[in-house]
Amino acid sequence: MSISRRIAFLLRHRPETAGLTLDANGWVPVGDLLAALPIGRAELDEIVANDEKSRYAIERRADGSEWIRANQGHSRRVAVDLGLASASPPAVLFHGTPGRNRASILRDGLRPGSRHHVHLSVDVPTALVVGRRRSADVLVFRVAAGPMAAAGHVFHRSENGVWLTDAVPPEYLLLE
Ligand code: HQG
Repeated sequence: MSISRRIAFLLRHRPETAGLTLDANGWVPVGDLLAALPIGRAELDEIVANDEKSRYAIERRADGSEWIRANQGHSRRVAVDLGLASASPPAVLFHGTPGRNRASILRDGLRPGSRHHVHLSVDVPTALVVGRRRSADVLVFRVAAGPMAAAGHVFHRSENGVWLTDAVPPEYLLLE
């Protein structure tokens, strides 16, 4: 596993495998994370700064302590509340997924799976990249986010620009 994948694994999915405990908002002391990795602080800063999706945030608190967390993507089994304010989404968002999910998504809508939220992309190219992580055969759904919000569905925007919502009912989905 690359160091970057290991950081995501520890901060989003299985912190306990390295003896880490995330606080209620998903933060862990930078020193604790470093103790679980074969890299130093400079290398960690470089990974955080150069991550192509800005997956991680480091914050310095008033007492001088430094903390790191993943901006989104946590497993549901990791009980974190990112404390994201609700936000008004663009009229349309997108979701890329393997073609094999087509019938089930058209029937049930988008479900968060093992994560806290359904993840939505701001444009088709981004949705294609997300879908291609899982299959070369990618479908992109257009999500009527504006009408969903108007009907009371809550959206959040993560620090790194991913739109999050609990679920997308099938009536708000259209195949691109
Ligand atoms: C699918 C990456 C069948 C859904 C990305 C997806 C993203 C259904 C999979 C972030 C379904 C869950 C999240 C239904 C949803 N029937 N399949 N009813 N509803 N699905 O990984 O969106 O690189 O939890 O389409 O960029 O692929 O990790 O979600 O294929 O932002 O930072 O169930 O992960 O970011 O898979 O990806 P995931 P995702 P990182």
